[in-house]
Amino acid sequence: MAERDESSNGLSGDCWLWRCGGRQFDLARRVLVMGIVNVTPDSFSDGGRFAGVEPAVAHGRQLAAEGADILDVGGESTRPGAAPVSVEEELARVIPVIERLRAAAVGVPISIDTMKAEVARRAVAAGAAIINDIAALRADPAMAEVAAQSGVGLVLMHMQGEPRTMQAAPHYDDVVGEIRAFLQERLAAAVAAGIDRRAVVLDPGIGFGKTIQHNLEIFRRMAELAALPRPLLIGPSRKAFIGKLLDLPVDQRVEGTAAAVAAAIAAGVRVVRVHDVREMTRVVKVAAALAPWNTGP
Ligand code: HH2
Repeated sequence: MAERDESSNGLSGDCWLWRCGGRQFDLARRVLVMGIVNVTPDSFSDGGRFAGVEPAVAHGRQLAAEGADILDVGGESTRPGAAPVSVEEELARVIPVIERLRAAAVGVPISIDTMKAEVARRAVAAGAAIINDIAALRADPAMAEVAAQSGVGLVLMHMQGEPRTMQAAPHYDDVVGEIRAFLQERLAAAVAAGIDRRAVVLDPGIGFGKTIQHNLEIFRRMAELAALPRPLLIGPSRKAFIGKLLDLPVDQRVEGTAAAVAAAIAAGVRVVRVHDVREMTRVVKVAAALAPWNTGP
């Protein structure tokens, strides 16, 4: 593929291709909406409203109809203080949902939000095209091999600490510099483990071992992160920093999420993980059309 400079951050050519198993996305001029399908009784944002298989499948189908480019299915809440879930329990939650969504032929690629290699392996066997690993291959030594052998897409996210304790006292000397270094190191580790670099997207991990101030600084300096050699994904949806800025509960953060999504896209982010797919697909269309990196018609 010819080298071409398509963005203010100088990434070019293959850097914008995201390989996810049999398919690939060209993110040079495109932003993807990843819709959240939580199959958890204790998610911070939707309080387990979609906990059973049936409600989760119905929710996934609805998000697909609303324009989601990817459905991210998760069976373990990462809410600060959330209790860990066993492999068996997580499998029982997510595999039937993935199978049913595949059978329903919604046609939308499915991502599995897990830190466990066995869950990822079974999810891929059931048809998942992406592994969303918030531990960036650090929680389970077998995860890298599952990703390498399957060739599916892989999200590597930054997190300081672990979900149970991460919000206790997050500290950085330079939050953006440290996230950059971490994501670079994790990308190198993934490639060293045999993972195609074109399968990887990087995520600074909003709310994962970060204070409100850290999250704000990540947004203000997002362009520095967008200069990393792989596309960025961001998950600001309904999160606490929006609640703090607006002094509003979790069910009233859609406009705040829209602002965060628009700001992230202006700075170069290419995938947004959100709950409110109908609203955010509209925000994404406009924000991507206005973005400084968009050189298209
Ligand atoms: N945030 C959450 C979960 N998974 N994955 C990535 N890559 N990036 C994120 O920012 C991210 C994520 C937390 O949000 P949610 O799924 O709504 O809540 P819970 O973990 O309580 O299910």
